[in-house]
Amino acid sequence: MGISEIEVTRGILEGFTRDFLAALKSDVAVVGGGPSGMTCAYYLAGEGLKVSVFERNLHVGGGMWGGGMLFPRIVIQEEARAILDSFKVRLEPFSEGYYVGDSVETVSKVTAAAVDAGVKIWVGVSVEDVLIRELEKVAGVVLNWRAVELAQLHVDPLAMEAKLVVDATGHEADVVRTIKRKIPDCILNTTTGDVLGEMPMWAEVGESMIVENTREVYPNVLVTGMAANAVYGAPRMGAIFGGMFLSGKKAADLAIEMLK
Ligand code: 48H
Repeated sequence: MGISEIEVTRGILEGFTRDFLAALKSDVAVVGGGPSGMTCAYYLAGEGLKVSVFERNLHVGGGMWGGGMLFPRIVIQEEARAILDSFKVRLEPFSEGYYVGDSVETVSKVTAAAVDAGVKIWVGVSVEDVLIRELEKVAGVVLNWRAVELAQLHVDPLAMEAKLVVDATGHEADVVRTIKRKIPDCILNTTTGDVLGEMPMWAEVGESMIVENTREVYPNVLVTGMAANAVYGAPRMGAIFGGMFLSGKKAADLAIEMLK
């Protein structure tokens, strides 16, 4: 029994188109599929919300695959253990209140849990802009293929509506920086109204501030993970990842509250 090439093509296009059309109006668009974005998406989908993750790479996991300096291990503190336990990630205690886990196992299990919870993941897709309404609130995301972006082709983007957008783009805080660049007069919910920028490494402070910095930074835009510290001028923390999971969960909790 064989299948024709056009039948394969039809299967791919129909499946993709059905899911893409269904995602055109989502509850939450999560930009970035690193640990904070995937955790946030997982908890949102668990509440029955319609969630899309847009990831410009061909894979999710962000900066977690390579652990610390390519040693594929991550460090997790006690406060984040319950979240990792819910993903069934195995952790080994190594220092009081701290655990070490396999970064590849963690990416895989978080991704599987998010997909099982109903999260739609779109890889190879860059968020290049946001949809704006009344010049004061964000209403969705503007999308293009990463390949188009890399080739610098002049191809107009498409768009998706979302009630909330979560900037989980890591060190770049790409969504928030794009808003500030496109609307220079806008005032972000920071001390100066601008992006404050990431500070040098100070693990303890970086980790404690990341949860506090997880909040709505612009109407309908929440910031999570490393992007939160980049926006609010807090330090980086190296290969301690507990804060990414705690921040992702807090972003989801805030979003759930806002959508009620
Ligand atoms: C689509 C985009 C876009 C875009 C970026 O970097 P990440 O892993 O982010 P977090 O915050 O979940 O985790 C941070 C962690 O990995 C890390 O870097 C740590 C702990 N660093 C500490 C230190 O001291 O260095 O993931 C962000 C993802 C990536 O996969 C990007 O490709 C993606 O977002 N992304 N996707 N459209 N415009 N911009």
